[in-house]
Amino acid sequence: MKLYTYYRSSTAYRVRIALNLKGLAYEAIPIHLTKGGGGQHSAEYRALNPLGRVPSLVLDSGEVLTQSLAIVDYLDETHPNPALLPSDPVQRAKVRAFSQVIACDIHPVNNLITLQYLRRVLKHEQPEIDAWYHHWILQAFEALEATVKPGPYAFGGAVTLADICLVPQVYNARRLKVPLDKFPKLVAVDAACLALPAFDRARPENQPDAE
Ligand SMILES: N[C@@H](CCC(=O)N[C@@H](CS)C(=O)NCC(=O)O)C(=O)O
Repeated sequence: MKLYTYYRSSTAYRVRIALNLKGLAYEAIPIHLTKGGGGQHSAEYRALNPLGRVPSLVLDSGEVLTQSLAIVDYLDETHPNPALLPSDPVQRAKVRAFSQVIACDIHPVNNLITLQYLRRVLKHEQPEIDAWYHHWILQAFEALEATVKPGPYAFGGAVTLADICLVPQVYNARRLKVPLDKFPKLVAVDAACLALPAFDRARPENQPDAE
């Protein structure tokens, strides 16, 4: 399999963690999101991923999968061990809800292309853009902190999709200097996950394209 990835992309980070948890080998193909205007906008890359985003996963059959959560679902369905969702339907819905706060409520409003639009088209200054970014993370992290019960992972003693979404988002929050002191449970879950080799190998700083 080939994973089109960028070391700092939180969505590619989710897929790297899932591939590692499942013990699946892949070839990483870096797409630089800013250099030269962004490799994600090239015609060659858009032929794979018409939205111009990472990640994309090219299967051995040549099929191209996009959208990190759809890719993680595919990996979980085709390689069921270890399972990334609990077997109990209520718990499964809770894990999905936690994950979707990150994937649907935080990520789109703080994505590179959104921040670039604020700066380039709406002409906001960097401090306003930083305030925007912090606002959406803090609001959602408060909700997630209220939900999570470190055990030591977000939903007990087994890693789930919730952890796969949380760790990259905490990385992003730290990179953008969002204070995390009000979120001790999220920070504890992050630390427990990063102690696992599958998460550690997926870290941005451990990628071949890390700068
Ligand atoms: N919902 C998509 C989002 C993908 C996405 O937006 N990825 C970001 C990197 S984290 C990206 O490629 N951004 C490119 C840009 O903003 O131009 C997914 O989960 O895969």
